[in-house]
Amino acid sequence: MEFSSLQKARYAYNPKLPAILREKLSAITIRLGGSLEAIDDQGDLQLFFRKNYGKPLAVFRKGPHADPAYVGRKLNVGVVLSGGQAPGGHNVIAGLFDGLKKGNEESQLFGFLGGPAGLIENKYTVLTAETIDQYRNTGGFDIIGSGRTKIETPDQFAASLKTAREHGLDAVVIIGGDDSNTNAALLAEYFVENVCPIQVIGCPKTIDGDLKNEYIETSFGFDTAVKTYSELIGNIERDANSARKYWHFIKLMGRSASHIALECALQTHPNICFISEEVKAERMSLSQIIDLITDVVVKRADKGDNFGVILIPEGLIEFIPEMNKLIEELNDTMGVYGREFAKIDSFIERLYFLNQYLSETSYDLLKNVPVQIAEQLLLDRDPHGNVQVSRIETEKLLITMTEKRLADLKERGVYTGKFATFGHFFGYEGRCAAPSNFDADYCYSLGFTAFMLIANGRTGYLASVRNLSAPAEQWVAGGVPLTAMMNMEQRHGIKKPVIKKALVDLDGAPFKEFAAKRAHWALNTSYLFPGAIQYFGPPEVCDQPTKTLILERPIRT
Ligand code: FBP
Repeated sequence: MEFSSLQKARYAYNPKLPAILREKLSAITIRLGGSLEAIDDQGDLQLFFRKNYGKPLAVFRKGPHADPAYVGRKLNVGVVLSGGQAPGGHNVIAGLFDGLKKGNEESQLFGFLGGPAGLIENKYTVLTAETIDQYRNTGGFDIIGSGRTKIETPDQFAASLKTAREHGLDAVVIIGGDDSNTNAALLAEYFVENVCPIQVIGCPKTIDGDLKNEYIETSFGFDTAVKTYSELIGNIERDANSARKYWHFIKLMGRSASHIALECALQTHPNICFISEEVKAERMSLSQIIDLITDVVVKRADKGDNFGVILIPEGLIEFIPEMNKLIEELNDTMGVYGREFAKIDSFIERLYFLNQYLSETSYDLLKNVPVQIAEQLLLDRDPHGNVQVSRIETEKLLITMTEKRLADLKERGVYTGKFATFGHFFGYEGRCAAPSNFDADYCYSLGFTAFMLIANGRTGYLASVRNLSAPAEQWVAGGVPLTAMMNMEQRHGIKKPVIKKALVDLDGAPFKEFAAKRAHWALNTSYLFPGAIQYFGPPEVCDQPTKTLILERPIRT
């Protein structure tokens, strides 16, 4: 196998750990706080998690460990990568592996292949130092692969337990987002209920940035993904400002939450950036969104600026009230009549079929959006029965509708500019980028922390590394009980326990900063060009966290 010079240099990079995790294991003690309640629906959650509910927050501190032999015992641990790729996953595994070997050279790490399905189906590899060394500080999840299967049914729980027992596992580490960590909590409960001392620890992963709360400052992968997208947006802005003839509509990944779009806007100062959460709060219609774009296009054209950059969060379409209603009705219809629907080939016949089940307003909307978009709205649902937003070309929808509106204005003599456009979608480009120093350090620390939680006998915890706006050596490592981040939510008609997803907070500092500046950015070209992620150089260039993190967690002096 050949490696690029940068990859070779990155293999040699030594991720920064919080000072506490660099101590001898016998000199690290675990401090437990008071019992932590769930954020909501405490009564229901207590019933769901009879064994693991109400555990305390755990923090690692300097001090002699009460039982050094216990933390240094031989451990067999399994690890699973779950869901979409996020930069830094390999370093979580490397940190976990190094921790295990630091505790006891004979400890073993089993990597389950292809996501949770690997645990259910007992497909695995034993990870060796040689393998781990080939993946240190690299992007991707290819060391063991990932998958979106959920451990949900009684058979899947039983199969996972069987696999874990067969390998004599002491613990399973699940690296995933809110849904995967909800599953981790259920698995931890199942093991205890079955009088089986296998511990379960989660690690907060997702480029979407929506797994965060009081205890989890950010999910890993967000930092690298937004920096990758911001580099590309900055390059496009510079091109737009040089050629002065194109409007670029850029859709950005992130599923429902607009954290990625918001951070990219703060890093690049586009002319327009939509925040889905605001669109919902203001109940903006599709037509109002087009008004807003058209207004900026016309005003810039009046100044001779027939160019611009617009950022669109992936989930926008679901937050526009009338589109949301249509998508929900489609999800419900497909849920019930999916098989019959799949047998219909022609688009017209599909529309005719749906006419029986959709409300009049939703049906009219479906008929009136561009055919390509209507077809995308009718594509297969994901395993949870939801529309796959990454496959809907919202950028093209907005371009087509803006073109139409501008043509009307031109006819009325209100607009005389030129409107040439390009649509882009940045998503997969950022999910496997080589982790930034922040993500390389954070992920390695998370993996090491997961080991520490296992070595200290904890189960049902999410590894947490906090104080992330400060230099890495001041980071605080510990664990948060998974049930403390949960509430009950209605999922396809059934009330279920779930880790609460964090959407953009319209009262939060990042949104306020954006809202204060956006009117200026709209008309006055004020682009910022962040450039490529830098891995080697001064800390102010290489180690800066995201603007979201700095604004949300200012360093207290
Ligand atoms: P996770 O929530 O699993 O981390 O996934 C993140 C994500 O990249 C979303 O932003 C995107 O909508 C989705 O995955 C795409 O899914 P897929 O990889 O299955 O196409």
